[in-house]
Amino acid sequence: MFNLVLFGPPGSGKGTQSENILKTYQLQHISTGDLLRDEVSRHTPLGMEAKKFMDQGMLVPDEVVIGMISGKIDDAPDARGFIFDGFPRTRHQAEALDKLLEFKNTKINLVLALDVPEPELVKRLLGRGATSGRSDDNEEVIQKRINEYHAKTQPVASYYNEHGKLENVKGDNTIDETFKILSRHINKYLLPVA
Ligand code: B4P
Repeated sequence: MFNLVLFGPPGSGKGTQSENILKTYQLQHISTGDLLRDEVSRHTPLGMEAKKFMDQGMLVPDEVVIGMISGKIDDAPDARGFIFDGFPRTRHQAEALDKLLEFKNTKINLVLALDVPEPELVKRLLGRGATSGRSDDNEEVIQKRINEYHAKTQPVASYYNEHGKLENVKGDNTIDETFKILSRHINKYLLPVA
């Protein structure tokens, strides 16, 4: 089994690149952002709790997110591997994921971190906000998300670096060029299916 974490600030292209990687390597996708938005749209208690944080550009509490992940892994017992997209977002989540995977006799093999300059992130998120109906569609919330990223999420990169799993990838090329660079790293572990 091959497990990949796709890491990076809001708007760095994690969701966009995950789609390409899924198709090419036939991995299962676990996006905590998608899972949370699904809970919100179904007005579940978890979704109502998460919405309060997401609307303000803040991270949802760790317990809520970690609880969702275990079930998603169990839903795909024959998976070739997983892409964790937008998770972990705190050091506590990273440690919890390692414990969870160890319990399931597997581990994170590789962490690819997309590096994109801040003005480009803001531009992309405003562009996405114009059509997506997401709550992070204005500069105030976007700036809060970027601040949350620096305060809480960036330490996750150090955690994986300490474990020798982190590779930094320039993320402000075109979507196709970025995918080619990501593929070169993944190919060292897993061959493409498509
Ligand atoms: P997410 O859904 O994870 O999304 P994201 O970080 O905003 O964006 P992503 O990096 O996936 O960018 P995308 O491909 O869309 O998070 C949403 C919210 O959920 C968070 O704010 C948080 O509250 C909550 N949450 C999620 N996970 C959590 C966790 N683990 N713990 C706590 N809270 C959590 O790309 C953005 C735009 O750029 C798109 O329009 C795309 O078309 C464009 N783009 C992408 N690549 C490009 C390129 N190379 N060139 C030009 N444009 C590009």
